[in-house]
Amino acid sequence: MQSKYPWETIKEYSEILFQYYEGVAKISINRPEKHNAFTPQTIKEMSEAMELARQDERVGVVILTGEGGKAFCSGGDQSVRGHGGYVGEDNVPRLNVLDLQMQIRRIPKPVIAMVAGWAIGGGHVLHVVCDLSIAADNARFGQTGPKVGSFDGGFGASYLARIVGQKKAREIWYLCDQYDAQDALQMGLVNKVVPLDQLEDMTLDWCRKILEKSPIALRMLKASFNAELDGQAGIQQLAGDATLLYYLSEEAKEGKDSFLQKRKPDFSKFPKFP
Ligand code: S0N
Repeated sequence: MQSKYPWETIKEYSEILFQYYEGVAKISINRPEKHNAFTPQTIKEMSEAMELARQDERVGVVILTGEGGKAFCSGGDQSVRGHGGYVGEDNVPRLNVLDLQMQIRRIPKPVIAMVAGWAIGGGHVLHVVCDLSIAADNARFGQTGPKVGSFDGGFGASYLARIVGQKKAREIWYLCDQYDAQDALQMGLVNKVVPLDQLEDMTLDWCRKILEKSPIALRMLKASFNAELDGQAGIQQLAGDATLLYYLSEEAKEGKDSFLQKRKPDFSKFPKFP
C-alpha cells in the first residue's frame, strides 16, 4: 500500500524501510513476498533503526509496521531456520528478535504497531511488545509455535497473558487459532480497529496526539508500565529516568558545581519535602 504522506528516508536498508515524517519514525519490514517474515538481517536492520530513532531528538513516536498491506509480520523466516536459530549470511544461528523486543520496551518513546494483515508467530509477539497496536480490519493475529516447532516463553507468553489474561493466552498458544481484528479488539490485544485505507491516517493521528504531550511524562509512564513485569531491569529503567530528572534540578547541579569549584556543597537551601 502506497503511503500518501511524504515520508523521507532516514537510512537505506535492504530488508526494511526506515523513514521520518513530522516527529515520527517509521520502521517497516519490506519483505511482502514472504508476508514480512524476518531473517537475522531484517532484525539487525530493525535494531539499528530503533537505536537511531531512540537517539534522534526529532523523533517522539515510532511506528512499527510491514509493507504491502497484507502482513504486519509472519514471524521468523522458516526457510532460514537452522539448528539453534535463524541463520544469516555468517552461517550463525540467532534469535536476535529477542533483543529487538527488549529495545521496543526500553526505548523511552511510545512505539505503535500499525497492523495490516497477518501478525503471526514472532510477528505477533512484535506487536504485543509495542506500547499500542492499531489494526486494520484485515488484520489477523495468532501464534503458531507448537505447530511449527517453536515457542516464545518470554514476553510472548507472560506479557501476552498480562494483556489478554491467562486463559486466553493459553488458548492462543495451545490451539494456534487465528483471530480477526474484532476478536483482537474484544480481548484488548489491540487499541483500535479501522478500515485498511484509514490505517495510516489513524496511526498518524494518534502519533500527533502523543507528540503534543510532555515527553518526560510519557517517558516516565512507559518506564512505569514496564517496571513491574521487567523486575530489576524495569526498576533500573525507572530509576535511570528518576536520575535524569534529578540531574535537571538545581540541587543536583549544586553537587556537581561544588566538586568542580573545589568547595563544600551547600544543600541547605533545598527543600526537604514531606
Ligand atoms: C501467515 C500465514 C497464515 C498466511 O497464509 P497465506 O495467506 O495462505 O499465505 P502463504 O501462501 O502461506 O504465504 C505467502 C508466502 O509467504 C511465505 N511465508 C509466510 N510466512 C513465512 C514465514 N514465517 N517464513 C517463511 N516464509 C513465509 C510463504 O511460504 C509464501 O511463499 P511462497 O508463495 O513462495 O510459498 C502463513 O503464511 C503462515 O502460517 N506462515 C508461517 C507462520 C509461522 O509459523 N511463523 C513462524 C513462527 N515462529 C516464529 O516466528 C519464531 C520466532 C520467534 O519469535 C521466537 C522468539 C522467541 C523464542 C522463540 C521463538 C521461536 O518461536 O522460535
